Amino acid sequence: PASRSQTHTCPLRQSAASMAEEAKKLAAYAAVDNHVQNNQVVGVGSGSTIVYAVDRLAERVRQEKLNIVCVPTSFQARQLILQHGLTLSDLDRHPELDVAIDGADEVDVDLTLIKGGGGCLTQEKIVAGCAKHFVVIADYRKDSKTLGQQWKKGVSIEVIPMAYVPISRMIAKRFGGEANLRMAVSKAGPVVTDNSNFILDWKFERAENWKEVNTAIKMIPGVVETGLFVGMAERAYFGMEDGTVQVRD
Ligand code: ABF
Repeated sequence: PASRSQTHTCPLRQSAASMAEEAKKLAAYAAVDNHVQNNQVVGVGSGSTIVYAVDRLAERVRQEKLNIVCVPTSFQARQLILQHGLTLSDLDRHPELDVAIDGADEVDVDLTLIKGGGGCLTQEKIVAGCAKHFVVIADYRKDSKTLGQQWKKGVSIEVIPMAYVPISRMIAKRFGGEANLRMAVSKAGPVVTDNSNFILDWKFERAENWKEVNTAIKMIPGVVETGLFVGMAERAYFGMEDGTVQVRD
């Protein structure tokens, strides 16, 4: 995969957190500037990096008087679209999108992704699957040679609540590792998705053939979707620590 530097600025010495925020912003701005044009339908992802993309989208719509329609991937994305005064739509009215832009938890050299750390993987995958182009935005911490190097929480799997125990056992038995129910930060109960389902976090033991694993997990009754995005992303923008943007195709 090609990797090249696109822009260069010289950040002052910063804390790791502010450097990562700057990197997210660089990636998000580059993606919006390179992939969004007038009269397009744009899929809006979820997470913290996408916030910068929506900022830039709103800025461009205002400055360039663009006619853009946005399809959200989550409640958060819907709120962002509305708060920025952008035009909100859905897949009923716009079943085909020109581009979808979204964050990721980890991106490998083949552009295979782990997503779903934010719990929105199913709608994110649906929207990405309806887009002619799916572009990922991330900071340097998400870039990985093989999945599991950077993101230690495993693969998110959205499941029908009544089936979480058998699914968890089947995954551990068949693929190894453990698949644990994701609990709310308060520990008072499980995380419930926008689709009223639960999430299992599968901590896998080794790198796999992710296409096969994804298909096999999806075949288990009660699995709604996995956070493995295989062969979907066509480009990733990584904001780097040195203020550059690396592009991976
Ligand atoms: C969504 O938000 C998720 O699929 C992924 O888990 C997460 C990335 O969040 P962030 O941009 O905050 O790192 O894209």
